[in-house]
Amino acid sequence: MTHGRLRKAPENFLDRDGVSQVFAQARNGRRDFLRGAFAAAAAGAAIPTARAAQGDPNILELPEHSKGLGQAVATDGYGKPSKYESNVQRRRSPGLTQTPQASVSFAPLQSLFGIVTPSGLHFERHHQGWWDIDPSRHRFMINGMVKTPKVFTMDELMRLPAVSRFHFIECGANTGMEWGNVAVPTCQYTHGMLSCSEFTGVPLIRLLEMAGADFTNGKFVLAEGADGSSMTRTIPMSLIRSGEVLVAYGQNGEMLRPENGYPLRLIVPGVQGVSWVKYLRRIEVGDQPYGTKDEVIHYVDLMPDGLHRQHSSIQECKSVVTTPSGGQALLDKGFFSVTGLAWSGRGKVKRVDVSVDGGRNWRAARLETPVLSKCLTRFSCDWVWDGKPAIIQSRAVDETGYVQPTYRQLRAVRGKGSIYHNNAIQSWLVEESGEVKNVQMG
Ligand SMILES: Nc1nc2c(c(=O)[nH]1)N[C@H]1C(S)=C(S)[C@@H](COP(=O)(O)O)O[C@H]1N2
Ligand SMILES: [Mo]
Repeated sequence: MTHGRLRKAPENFLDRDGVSQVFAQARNGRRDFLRGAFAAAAAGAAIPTARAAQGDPNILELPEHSKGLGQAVATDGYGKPSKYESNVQRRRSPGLTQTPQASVSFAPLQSLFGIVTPSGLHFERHHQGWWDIDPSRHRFMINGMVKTPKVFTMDELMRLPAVSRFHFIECGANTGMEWGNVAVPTCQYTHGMLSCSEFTGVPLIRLLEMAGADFTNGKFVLAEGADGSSMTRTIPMSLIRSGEVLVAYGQNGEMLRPENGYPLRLIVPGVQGVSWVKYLRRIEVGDQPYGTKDEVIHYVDLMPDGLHRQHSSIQECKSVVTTPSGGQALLDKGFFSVTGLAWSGRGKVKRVDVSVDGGRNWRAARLETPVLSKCLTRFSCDWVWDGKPAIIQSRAVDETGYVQPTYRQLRAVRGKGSIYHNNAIQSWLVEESGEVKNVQMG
């Protein structure tokens, strides 16, 4: 039960009134304000405690659900989570963007198990709002350096042999607010522009072959979305030839959700989210990078020498502890399973180390199966909390041998001017009171 109570704290906290002020001020670096917010988080933990007492197994009277008739099958033709889980929600950060259409919602990583993100909790990033596009009218075109330009209907695409694969998608801006200092209190907001699904679709290479693409001179493709944001990204042909890039219509066993690009999106494993073009309507084959607004102006990294680094598309190895994490409260000393997620845009996660003393000592965590390439990997590590302050961190290593950097190591290379591509080690401070806070270590 302790684990269950622990997990409830952040949602109760986030449900509170005035949360917009918490985040607005937190972004301005008002750490003293956060302290008040965390007291609220601890208070929130009292609610499930009361609920647990009501369910005392020593009470002899049988509950209603053991005596009466339950509900009929298919009462909800499409099932929903228990009403007791209604505080597990994706959330936006009020004031982060000027409009709620060109905005972000963050996945509640602290409430999820395993590696798959339920589709209704998948993070969202739209540059100009989402649409529910009629699949019978949607068309997908392949043109440019091809022998026979092609236009596919959804029915035509869905007749072709498909593959299903698990992959993570992470927005390049994930953890971006933390570059300066501690910006937001929970892992939902620090790392929640991250999700993982089983995607189903046709390898793009097969469709390019059908169109007779010029693979000698055609070194790049342009992917274009059908929404108003003119979302266009260049994808190198080398990635497509690996067979990993999919033109996908399936997500977690059903059609894509409208927010995630229904009826068709590009899956570009390991590459930052912006290249996973939603509402995909066109692929053009070309002989050089297209240099579109979403790759030369946006998603670039300002380096210490004052130049912009473009095309930093691969998401480097990264990890985060999701329990215990910011906003949660440990209710007592004793055993806890420290658990979190690790991922790499370059392949499989090889190892995750966990520290509970701010990086002085590290222990190898257990990697839970499956461990898949360019996919989230769940890790866990036993911990007996002695009730003293502790700083919990995780450090992932991928199969290329790359080690997730500290903030000091990352800033030494990247300087302080970046917004995107922050993969530094995250630290959570457990205070004597049991409250968990977001802190930054060098
Ligand atoms: N057509 C289109 N594709 C898009 C976007 C968009 O606004 N329009 N946003 C991109 C960005 S920046 C990201 S991080 C991912 C987010 O995917 P999701 O909303 O399914 O999480 O989609 C990408 N593809
Ligand atoms: Mo993004």
